[in-house]
Amino acid sequence: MTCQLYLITPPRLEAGFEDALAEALQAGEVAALQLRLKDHSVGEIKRLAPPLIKLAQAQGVAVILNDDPELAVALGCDGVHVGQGDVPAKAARAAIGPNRMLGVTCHDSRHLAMQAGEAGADYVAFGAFYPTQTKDATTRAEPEILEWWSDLFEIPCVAIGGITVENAKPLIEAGADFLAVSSGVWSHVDGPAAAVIAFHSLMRGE
Ligand code: 3NM
Repeated sequence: MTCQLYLITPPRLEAGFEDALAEALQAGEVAALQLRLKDHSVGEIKRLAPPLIKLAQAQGVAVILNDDPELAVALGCDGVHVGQGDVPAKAARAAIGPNRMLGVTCHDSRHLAMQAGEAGADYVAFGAFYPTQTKDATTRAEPEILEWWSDLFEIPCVAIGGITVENAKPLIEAGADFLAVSSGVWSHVDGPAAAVIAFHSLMRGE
């Protein structure tokens, strides 16, 4: 499987984010968008998310809400992403039903990833591969974990944490099915569209 791009929203949406998202999605194929609005209340998320969901889904982009399976269903998202400290994977699966996607943060742990697979995860996420300002990431993953996982299991693996156009190549080569990126796209010096284009050329092996 060719590596694909998985965008993550900034924790707090600034004015104009919808335009930045539209620009990014028009620049090249994006497989998924995670609404990770950690610095907003549930009330704000209910107000802010619908136009973003509509925009993404209209372009065939799967929208995954972070943390909250019930809210993911209520908002009409395509799936939910849970961490180890959130709702357990099995409970999340029960809440979203069989047809929505379930992603699980597995840090740098092979054991957690196998557990997530058994609990019905549609993807497992490893990280953080590089230093990041976006999350207080307590674990550091090495590219070998992607290689190990993709050699053994069919379930796709997502690489996350501090990924930029400059440092993504070893993760693609190690077998990441998805690169999950936040600041590497939204804070790219030439703007989000340029970042998406550059990620695509890396994924094509250029
Ligand atoms: N999870 P950026 S790192 C959401 O290690 C998230 O599990 C991580 O944003 C993990 O691309 C991270 O800006 C932040 O580093 C991703």
